[in-house]
Amino acid sequence: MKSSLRYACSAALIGVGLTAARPASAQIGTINSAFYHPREFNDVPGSTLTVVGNYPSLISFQDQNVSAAAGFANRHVWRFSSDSGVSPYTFSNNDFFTVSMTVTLTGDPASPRKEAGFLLDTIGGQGQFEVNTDGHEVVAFGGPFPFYAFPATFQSGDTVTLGITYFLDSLGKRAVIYSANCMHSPPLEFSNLEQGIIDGSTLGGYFQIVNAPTVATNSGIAVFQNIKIGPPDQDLDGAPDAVDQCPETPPCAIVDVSGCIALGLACTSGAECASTFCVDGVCCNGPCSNPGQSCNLPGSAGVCRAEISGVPAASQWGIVILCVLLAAVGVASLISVRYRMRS
Ligand SMILES: [Ca+2]
Ligand SMILES: [Ca+2]
Repeated sequence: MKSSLRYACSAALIGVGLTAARPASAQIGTINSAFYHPREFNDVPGSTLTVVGNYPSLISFQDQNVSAAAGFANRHVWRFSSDSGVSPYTFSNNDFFTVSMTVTLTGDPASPRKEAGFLLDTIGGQGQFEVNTDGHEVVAFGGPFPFYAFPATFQSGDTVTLGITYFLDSLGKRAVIYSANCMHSPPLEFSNLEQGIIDGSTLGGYFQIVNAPTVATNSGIAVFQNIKIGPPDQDLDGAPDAVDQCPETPPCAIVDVSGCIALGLACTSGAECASTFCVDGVCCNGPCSNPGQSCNLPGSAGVCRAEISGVPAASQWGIVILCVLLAAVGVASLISVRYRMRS
């Protein structure tokens, strides 16, 4: 259910217990909303906070004038919910999923730190996958999360799509793949005691702004858009693993409903293509392996054609037509020679 919520100034929205039990039947597919917990850290209660809650299309936290003589930071959190936002959804060790959202984080000024991203709360600590405005990091760490830092920088005002896939790998181990725009981490196995996400964990997004005692106008905003959570999709192409016939398509590949790349679009191996053939850098309608054939001629990418004539390669009708034309030319030449001899 979509709802629009606005809280001004120091609105106190105290959440129903974070550890509220979910119904035994609840599963990832029942998530339908967000639970909001602004001011989870509230070291600067006099700031001006504006919350927009329109799950799953847009959630934002804007915190202005975060400046007090003492105190560390303000933190505002939303969490996935399966009961229309009354309480957070609690994940179990075997709740496998892919989650993604687009984060736009702006700090004014960029320092002290403003950070935003995913927050996994668990009895084993807090896992974060976040971007920040001063360290310029795109990094996952904390709690049960395996550490990973992307070889990318983040600047205040940037927009980045973050994703997490929690799944069982081929060895039966619980593992995670992080994604940031069109970059993916390798699969990283969990090494905590529980070998994965701990029963009772909650997951969502957060914005944290560090107090700036000497900057009265210290402000920031985090906008979370296009929030999605569903079954595991390791190559993050929108086709869940269970139906993906090409489970290792490259990041940001454009795929069909089967998770495979269509004819004529870029590929690096046949396993990425619905046709199973990757020729001349594109998915091809056949092996296209004969000399003089190409699958990436201008205007006919994805269709195997002869490079010189441009007519479909190995076409029986093409060969027949060519023979007829050659025969016609031969006959005409013969007639021409005889005519000249007579004259
Ligand atoms: Ca997929
Ligand atoms: Ca795929």
